[in-house]
Amino acid sequence: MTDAPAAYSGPKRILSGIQASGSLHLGNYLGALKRFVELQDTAPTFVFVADLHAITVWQDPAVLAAQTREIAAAYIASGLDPKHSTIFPQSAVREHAELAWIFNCVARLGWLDRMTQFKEKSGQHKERASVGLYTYPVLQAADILLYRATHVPVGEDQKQHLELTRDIAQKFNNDFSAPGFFPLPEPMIQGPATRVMSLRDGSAKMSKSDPSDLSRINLLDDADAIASKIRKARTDPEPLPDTLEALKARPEADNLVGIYAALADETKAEVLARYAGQGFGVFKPALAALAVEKLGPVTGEMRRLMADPAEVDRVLVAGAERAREAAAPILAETRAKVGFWSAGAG
Ligand code: AQP
Repeated sequence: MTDAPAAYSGPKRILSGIQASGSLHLGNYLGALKRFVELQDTAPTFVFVADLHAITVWQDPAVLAAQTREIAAAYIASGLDPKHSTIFPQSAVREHAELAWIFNCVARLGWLDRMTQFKEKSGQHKERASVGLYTYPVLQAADILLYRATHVPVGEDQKQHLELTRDIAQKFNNDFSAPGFFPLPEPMIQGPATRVMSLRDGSAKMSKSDPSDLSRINLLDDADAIASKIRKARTDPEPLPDTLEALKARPEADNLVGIYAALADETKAEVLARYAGQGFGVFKPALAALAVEKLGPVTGEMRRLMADPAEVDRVLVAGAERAREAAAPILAETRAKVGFWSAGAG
């Protein structure tokens, strides 16, 4: 009988990131940003701006750096404390790319062939997609394991990629006879808004790349735009139901109740207890007022920071330095496990 492989026994570390691929929306805020802030006091937290991921689809070089600062501004404006949480641009820590290459040689083609996000994002012409878009989840595994992160707060859409990260960690540990070398990180997909849907279509995810601006609330939208988009959100003519089962059968209503619950830090059941029997003529203005109340301060602080790029750059420079300090020894150990040359070794 063989012993079970040793489990990772290092400290808890939280890590996540958002792509620098356009303006952030309410789905990013509720599914990611707000969660990072809630978790930052529970363990050392690393939050990066994923510019290496962003270039898997075309990004205008004239705006990529500004987009990177904008995401960093959103992190800080949402409440991430740069003294406490390590905030940095992914490309400023070269170790991400080096570990991703090693993991490209650990991951199997069959694993990547199963990734549904690649299928969705590459559309009908996958032969025209970049190789980077295909190997995107391998880079994501490197982002996480480079810091031996144990917990990864993300939206529902990232669940499959997190499973792949665990498979890569497990295979590396087995291949290189290094039980417990990398942790098998846990996705943290919790709360009433892990998958915020489009305001125009309750079956599609709210997304940066949706061509209709009415489909999403952008973090930089002003109060009038927020109210108008919620007023125009697609719904049905029925009043809100009094059970979660009945709500589930009505995707657009379910989405708006989920957004309300997440913004108010309540459960959907608590929201229904207050609004059951009321029509959208009552619920939509209440939701718009709540969204403006909660997002207004974030938007205001983001605008202030975006007008002061030097302040954001100071945070990113300090964060990149701290991230490199954390990453370098883990990459050095990984290189040694793989057997790469270093002077005096082997
Ligand atoms: N609709 C959503 N509901 C809840 N969470 C969401 N996230 C994204 N959309 C929703 C979460 O936000 C984090 C960062 O996402 P990302 O920008 O790195 O990539 P994405 O998931 O591809 O975001 P988009 O808006 O859908 O971008 P495009 O249109 O470029 O594909 C992740 O934690 C994600 O789960």
